[in-house]
Amino acid sequence: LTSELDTLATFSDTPAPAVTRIVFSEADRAARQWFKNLCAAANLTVREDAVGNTFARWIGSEPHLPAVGTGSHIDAIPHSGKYDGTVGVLGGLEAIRALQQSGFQPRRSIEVLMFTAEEPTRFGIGCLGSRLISGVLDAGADERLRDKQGSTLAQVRAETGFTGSLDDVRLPSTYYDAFVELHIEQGPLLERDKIPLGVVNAIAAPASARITIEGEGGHAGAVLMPHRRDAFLAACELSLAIERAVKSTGSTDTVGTVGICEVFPGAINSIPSRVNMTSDVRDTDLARRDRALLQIDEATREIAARRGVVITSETINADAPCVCAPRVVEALRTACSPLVFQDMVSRAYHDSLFMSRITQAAMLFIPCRGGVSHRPDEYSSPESIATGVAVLAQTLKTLAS
Ligand code: HGY
Ligand code: MN
Ligand code: MN
Repeated sequence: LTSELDTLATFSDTPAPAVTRIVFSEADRAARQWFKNLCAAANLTVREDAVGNTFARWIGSEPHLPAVGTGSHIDAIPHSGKYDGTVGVLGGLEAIRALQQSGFQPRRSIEVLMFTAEEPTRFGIGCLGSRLISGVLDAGADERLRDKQGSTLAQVRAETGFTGSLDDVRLPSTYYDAFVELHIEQGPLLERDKIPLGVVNAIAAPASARITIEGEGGHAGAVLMPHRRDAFLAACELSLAIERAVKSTGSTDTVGTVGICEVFPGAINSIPSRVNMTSDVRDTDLARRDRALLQIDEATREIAARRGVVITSETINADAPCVCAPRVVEALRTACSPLVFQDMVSRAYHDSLFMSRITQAAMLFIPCRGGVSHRPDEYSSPESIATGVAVLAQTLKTLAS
């Protein structure tokens, strides 16, 4: 499994140790083919849906029963690491291989999934594949979603060989009996407390928006300050207003990030006429998150009026949080013992957030060094990964029996 994780990391558009694997890029397509070959070598039945979600099934003795699913993603944001998502995909495959070698025969089929585009990098929205599977996103996304080159999802997936209808991606709630995702924590708590396993019983609610600020450009020397409508300074105020809104909810569970800020025309001696930026606001509590969003809306109107700029904010997503299924959480807790584990909240979103819309879902975390993720120095030890896979295998065995 360690060598497979190392091999998967070589499918990248940036040199090691950084990993960049954008959905449907050459690197992603090669990685997908490599993964499908691994699944075929484990005698799993492999299929891909119209958006490239990949399903590798170990057929159980009662194949008509709703299956047990596991899995995650292999797409990676630019200049990131090699464990985010991949531990859940290759670890899910390894758990199946371990169960096969143990002589176990599942009643329910066990299926490892590789979801398309968990990361929002190319089409601006995260969990694209699992949103379509769960019906949270409709087939209209095919023409609505575009990448930075202006290509629609329909065009890009057709170029990649996925020509079916997005309507066929949706799965009924009878398709799976349970779903479990193994993932690195992407936070510092497990390592800090020297706890090898985290059982996730809730996933925070993500909301993101695309914000455009239209001001007035001009000569950086000739235009005096009272006459300026500087789009970038408005963006600065709005960014600080987002920080103020999330810090004032009374809980540290509310977080806010401005991850993208493009300034136009981007010349040293030209007043910024336009800014394209993004906001990402999350909380484990929906009402508290939405109060922060309202506060941000008020600040947006006040800044626009006072600075004479036009600010438009387009919501990309505003999802509800999820409480993980008690039955699956219990199966994970039982499989963890006698090892110590900690009940946790996931502050990152994951495909499990959307799988929980169509089946009983929960997640298992393993520690990552320094809590670091979405960076080239992201790391989880072979021992941590092996412990997570062993507990995942035991959980799948319980759920598939
Ligand atoms: O942003 C997230 O929470 C996930 O890592 N895509
Ligand atoms: Mn990620
Ligand atoms: Mn991830």
